[in-house]
Amino acid sequence: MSRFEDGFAADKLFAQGYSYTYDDVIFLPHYIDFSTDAVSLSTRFSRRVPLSIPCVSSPMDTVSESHMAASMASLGGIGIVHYNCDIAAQASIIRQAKSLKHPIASDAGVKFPEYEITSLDAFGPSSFVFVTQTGTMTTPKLLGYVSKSQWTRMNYEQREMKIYDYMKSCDSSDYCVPWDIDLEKLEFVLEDKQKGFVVLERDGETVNVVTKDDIERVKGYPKSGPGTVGPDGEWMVGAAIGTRESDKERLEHLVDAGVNAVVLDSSQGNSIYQLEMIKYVKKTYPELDVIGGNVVTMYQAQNLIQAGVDGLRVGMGSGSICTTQEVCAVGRGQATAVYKVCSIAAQSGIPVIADGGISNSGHIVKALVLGASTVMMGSFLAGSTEAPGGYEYKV
Ligand code: CPR
Repeated sequence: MSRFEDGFAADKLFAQGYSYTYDDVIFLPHYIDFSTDAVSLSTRFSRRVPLSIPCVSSPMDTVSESHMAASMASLGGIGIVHYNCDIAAQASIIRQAKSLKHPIASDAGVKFPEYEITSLDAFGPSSFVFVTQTGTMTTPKLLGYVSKSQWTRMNYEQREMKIYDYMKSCDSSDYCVPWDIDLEKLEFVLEDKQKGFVVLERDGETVNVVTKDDIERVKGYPKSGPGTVGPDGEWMVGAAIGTRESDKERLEHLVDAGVNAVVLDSSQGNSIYQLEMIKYVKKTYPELDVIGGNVVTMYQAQNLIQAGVDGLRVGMGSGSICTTQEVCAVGRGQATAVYKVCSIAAQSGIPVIADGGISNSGHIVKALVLGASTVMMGSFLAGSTEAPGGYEYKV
């Protein structure tokens, strides 16, 4: 404690009746008597989900599918798989995320069988285009592939054909290795088979495709810690669900797929629908952590805590694409919302996720200092190799 009266203490600042965003507040520096090695970022996502870094990826279809979830977990955070898809697809993304022991997101393009490759852009930075039924890697089977060298040797007439007509089939077990193979062995197989890529399989389903280029790229990444691993030895993965009756069936499939926490996805979490869903989840799956939200006031938070949540998600109108404050005239500056909700959640030991509005590392620091246990990020992670989607080139 300083003996000077200098600046505002948080309780005084946030008692003034103003609503502050992250950019409205700044902290005064203090005194350092420790090295950066002594800093631990260990935290909790929710009551029973410990993390070694305070970072969570948003349940958005442009952000969190299997590669993002596995990559976040491998770095000590967690990814929350979106539910903008049918139940089977969401469960399959979770199973796939858990099976990505090496969360290598390939640079290669993935297309559906009827696609026509019209330029080399389809390959992206890779030497291959892979073919699946859906044109995404979230699918149980790889059908085939086209190499850049094969395509460049084709004449103009041949290039007008659909990929399906000239792709090479991946039927052969020659391409396949088990999903939990060591990275060193994976490299060895890639060298040995001279095919340029391998298919990782689990129970007959394609889990990932890895090329030589991908391995070289990943080898340059900084070393990460043990990651967020659950009692089953696999990555911990979260998933979003809604509060409708049909979400109960969704939940059952997600639990079968091994989900480690569920996030009830709503911009206004303090509703009868959410309170009932929280109680249902806790009664049906007492060991599964359920995160309620979103909330921005102490009153809202208190209601969800009393209903039994294991974590709270804070933010209304703070997200980069969110229009709640303009359309519905409700919300709160994110710095105030985080501080107020954290002050009540701390009394019950409930971790708080500061959701949205993170556009620089300083915002992460602000959220954590104001009491949040983690930050949830959407646009900060969208567009990365690990996010869903492929490359589009415009000339
Ligand atoms: P940013 O990190 O992009 O600022 O915010 C991400 C958060 O924005 C999400 O976790 C979610 O709370 C919110 N969000 C995502 N999609 C949204 C749509 Cl379509 N509308 C309103 N809010 C959204």
